[in-house]
Amino acid sequence: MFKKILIANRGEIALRVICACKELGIKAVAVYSEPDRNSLHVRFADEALCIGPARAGESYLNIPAVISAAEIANVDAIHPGYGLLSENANFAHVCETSGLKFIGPPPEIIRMMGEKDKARQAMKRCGVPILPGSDGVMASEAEAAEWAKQVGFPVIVKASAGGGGRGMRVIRSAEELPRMFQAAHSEAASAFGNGDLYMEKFIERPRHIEFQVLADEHGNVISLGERDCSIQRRHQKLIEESPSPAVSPDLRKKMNAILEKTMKEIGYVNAGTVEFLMDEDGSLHFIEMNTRIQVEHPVTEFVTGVDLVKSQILIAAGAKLTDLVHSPIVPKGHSIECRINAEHPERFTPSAGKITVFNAPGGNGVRVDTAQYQDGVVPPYYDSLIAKLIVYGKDRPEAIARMKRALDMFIVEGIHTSIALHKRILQEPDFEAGNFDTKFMERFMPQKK
Ligand code: MV4
Repeated sequence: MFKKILIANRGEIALRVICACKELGIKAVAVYSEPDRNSLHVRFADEALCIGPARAGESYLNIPAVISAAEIANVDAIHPGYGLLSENANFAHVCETSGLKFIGPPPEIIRMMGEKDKARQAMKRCGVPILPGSDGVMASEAEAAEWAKQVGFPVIVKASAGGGGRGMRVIRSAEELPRMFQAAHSEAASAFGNGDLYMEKFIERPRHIEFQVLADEHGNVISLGERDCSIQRRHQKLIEESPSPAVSPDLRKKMNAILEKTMKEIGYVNAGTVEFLMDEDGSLHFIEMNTRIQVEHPVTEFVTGVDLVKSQILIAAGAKLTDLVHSPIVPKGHSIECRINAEHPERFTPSAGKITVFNAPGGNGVRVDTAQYQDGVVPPYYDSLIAKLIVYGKDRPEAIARMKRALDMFIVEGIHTSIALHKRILQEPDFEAGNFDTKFMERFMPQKK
């Protein structure tokens, strides 16, 4: 077992990993940038090293600085959290060549899943349903026109190196294809240094549904069911829940089985998330795979009883999945997460500053993952997520009622937050009915541009 782990992250996820280390009897080492000196991840770690100035590129994303800290602290392993270096195949490779265990999949798997067209082809070969579209990347605009004819409009072109919505264009007719293809190509080339594009049939009002998987280094895989992440705006998720109101026990069982077989074939290791779009008739189509722990992992922890971060660490230390989780997993009850962001309620712009009042709710079935506290400061340099409010209930109505009362008891003053927005969403009849898709926020709160 590891004696000491370095956490290459900040904020609530750094604290979440520290919690797992403490419970496993492993020493935790924090790294921090200058403005994060008074952060709770620094306070609760056993050791902490400053790795650079505010700019993430010079601190949290600075690979030599992170590796040096790991060597100075003499750690056995590095947990990357989410974002930052978590899906950087080069970083995972440098860790391994420096004798540091990277807590995540092998670098080759991270690299393959990062090339979205390759991930799509790999899933297709394994029998995971994908959308009609191009076989890999398209060499030219002419090839795109041929595929579009075959697939039928509307289509969407996506950057192979993309994700999060950049380098994507919806194309509704042959006439607009040349312009849209070139726009997506240029955007991808400048954003990712790689202009490669692939094509899919466009789904107008999809639900975003993702499956959580865990795999050990001995070829054992378990799929832990799904999360519904359809409530989002501008590619930022706002609310996630598990199970999805749109997934039947039969569909869940079928998808879990397909994913367990597929992850074995691919040689996947550690925690991962397989993303799908659900179309109007309730079928799921693979879109991409994330090779990290995700922000919304707690909803899966609540309904499965599995500690995903502890599992990640134990798997990296060579544990067998059969010793960690009971199989098969059937979700029990219902869990919802609201992401509390430091942002202006209408403009959705970040709101940095000092938190003058901070009261986090508690009580039965309530979990708050945060690194914030009264008199704490939200720096303007990083992600605006300041807390995750996660509730558990015996069923969806109980979880919603619990979330409403917990939001009422969550007091943050001194900065703007998304708490009021969440209260409004939870009042919506379509949310209450589980009747929503990724266009819900556009309909509910049309945005002035
Ligand atoms: C799509 C789609 C419709 N059809 N692909 C957006 C981010 C990227 N990860 C995939 N995305 C989409 N891909 C096809 N074939 C619609 C979206 C999409 C979306 C997906 C999930 C959650 C929110 C979204 C918001 C806008 C568009």
